[in-house]
Amino acid sequence: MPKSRLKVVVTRRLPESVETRLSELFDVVLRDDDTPMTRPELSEAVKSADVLVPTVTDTIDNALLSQAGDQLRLIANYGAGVDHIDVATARQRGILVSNTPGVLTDDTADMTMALILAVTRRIPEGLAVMQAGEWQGWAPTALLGGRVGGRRLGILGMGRIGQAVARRAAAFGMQIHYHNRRQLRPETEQALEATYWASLDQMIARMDVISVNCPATPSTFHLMNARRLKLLKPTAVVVNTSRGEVIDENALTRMLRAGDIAGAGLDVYEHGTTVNPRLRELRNVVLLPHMGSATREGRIEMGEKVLINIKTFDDGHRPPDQVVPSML
Ligand code: 8YV
Repeated sequence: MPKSRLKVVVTRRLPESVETRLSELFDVVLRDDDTPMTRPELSEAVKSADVLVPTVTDTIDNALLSQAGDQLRLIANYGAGVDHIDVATARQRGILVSNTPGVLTDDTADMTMALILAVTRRIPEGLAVMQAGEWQGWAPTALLGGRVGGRRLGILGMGRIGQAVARRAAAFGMQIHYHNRRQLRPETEQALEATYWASLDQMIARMDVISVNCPATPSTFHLMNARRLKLLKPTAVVVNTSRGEVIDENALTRMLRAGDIAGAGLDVYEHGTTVNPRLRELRNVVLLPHMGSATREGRIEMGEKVLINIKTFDDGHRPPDQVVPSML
C-alpha cells in the first residue's frame, strides 16, 4: 500500500514553482491571498498539519505550540532566522524545526553594502531631488557624502552573512573588524583580513560603520543598547539587515535626532512593521521594508531548501537544515 502523503500547510504565498513542486510531492494547503495567517488560522494549521511551513511573519510561540496536535512533526521554516519560533518548546514536544541557511547570504550581504553606500553617499537625497524635478545642475559642493574606502567597518556577528559582508566591504577598500561569540579560525580571519575584537565596547568606539549581522536571540537582544550606542563616534553610521531587536530603536532614534551619530540604514525594526515615526523624518536615515533577501533567485532557492528538508524528513531522515536550541 502506498504510504499516505504528508499534509503540509504553507502560511504565505511562495513563488509559483515552489508551490507547484510542493503540491506534486505532498498533500499541500496553500494560501489564497498573500496576507499573514491570523492567530486562529495558525492555530487551525498546527492542529491539522503534519508539516507547517511558516515565515518570519508568523509567531510560533509556546501558546501556539501547546495547541498543536500530535500529528505536527516538522516546522520547515521558509527563512534563515528562527527567532519567531520557540525552538526549545518545539523540541520538547518532539517537533523538529528546520530553516533555509546559505541561500540568502549573498543577497543580504549585497543589501548591507547598498545601505552602507546609500547612507554614506546620500543616495536617497539625490533621488528625492531628481524626483521633485529640483535639480539645478552639477555643483562642486552639492550633496557631498563620505568616501567608504578606508573606513573601518565593525561587523557584529561574523557568521555566513557577516563574512559575505566582509568580503564585499574589503573590495570597496574598507578595513574589516568584527565581534563574534567565537573568534574565527586564523585561516578564515586571514583570508578576510579581519581583526577580532573580544570587547564589543572597544570595537564600537573605534568604528566608522557598524553592521549588525547576528541573529536575534535572548543574548543579542539590545546588544546595541543606549549605553553602547553612546560609545559610537559622532561620525559613525549604523546598518542593520539582521533583526531589529538587536538595537534599542528608541535610543538609536534619539541619537540620530540629536546628531550624536551620523546616520543609519535599517532593513529591520524592533517592533515589526511599527517603525518609530521619528526615524522616518530623518534625512540621514535610509529605511527599507525588510527586503535584504528579496531576490527572485533567493526566494526560489529558499523554497528548494524547504522542499529538501521536508522530503528528507518524509524519507525517514533528519532534515539537513535542522535547527536545535543549542545552535541558538
Ligand atoms: C526572509 C530573513 O526573507 O531569512 C531570514 O531570516 O530575515 C528574511 O530575509 C524571511 O525571514 C522569510 O521568512
